[in-house]
Amino acid sequence: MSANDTMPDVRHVRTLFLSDVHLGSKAAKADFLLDFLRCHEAETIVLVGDIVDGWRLKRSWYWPQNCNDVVQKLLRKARKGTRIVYIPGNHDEFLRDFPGVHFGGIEVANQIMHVAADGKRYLVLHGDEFDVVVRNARLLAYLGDWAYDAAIAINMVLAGVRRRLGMPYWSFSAWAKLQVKHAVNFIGAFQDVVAEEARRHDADGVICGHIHHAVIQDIDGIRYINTGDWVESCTAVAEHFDGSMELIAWRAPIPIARGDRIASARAPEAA
Ligand SMILES: [Mn+2]
Repeated sequence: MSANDTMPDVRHVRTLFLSDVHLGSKAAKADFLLDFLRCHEAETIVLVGDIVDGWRLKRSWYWPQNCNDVVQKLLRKARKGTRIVYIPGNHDEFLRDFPGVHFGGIEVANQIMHVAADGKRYLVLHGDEFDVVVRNARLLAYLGDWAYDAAIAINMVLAGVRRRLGMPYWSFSAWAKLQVKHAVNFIGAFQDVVAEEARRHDADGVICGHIHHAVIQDIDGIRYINTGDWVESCTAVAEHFDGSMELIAWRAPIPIARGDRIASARAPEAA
């Protein structure tokens, strides 16, 4: 690798995964993301949910030019041949009614199985599907498998009802913030549940977002990958052409744990 001596303007990767941009909320780091997208070309880009913050927009319209720029950038990449898959999250769940639909070259899917260049299979989903399991982990462990399946099914039905009634989805991150003392346990429970879901799908790993906690780690033989967010940490995951996965922190204000490689950020552009 000679990333340091030549410092290419654009990095080419096989796949990019990113989530939790929350465009439409004031906290979204759209400029950072735009810069990141300028510096990365991928054969496939998977948007792993909460790209647009639909609830925030419902309450008050906040859509500055840089939000448009991000959307335009993605559409332009799609036109130039990048395959773009949009997996809705709980903040952009209005898209969940349109699985299989293509708009502007972007395809919508509720979850996908991504086959990496090395043949490894990754279940890709946003992750909010499992909030109810995470919140009731101890109870469900006690009740067993049927309760687990029922809880997920009930959660999806309730989420659909709330959506039709125009009620906001319960927010994991807001809830976790209120319970700081237990936040670490919640993150751990979420990771275990999602990894288990990958196992149920016979996958080698899982790629998700939702809890704004970027990491690549192994959980009982399942590779757990969380893409993080573009609200605080500005992280994405890249799959290289050999199938290896890299967690990229783009001028991250918050350091990323676990010794994953950190991509060097470019100097800020004038303008
Ligand atoms: Mn979410």
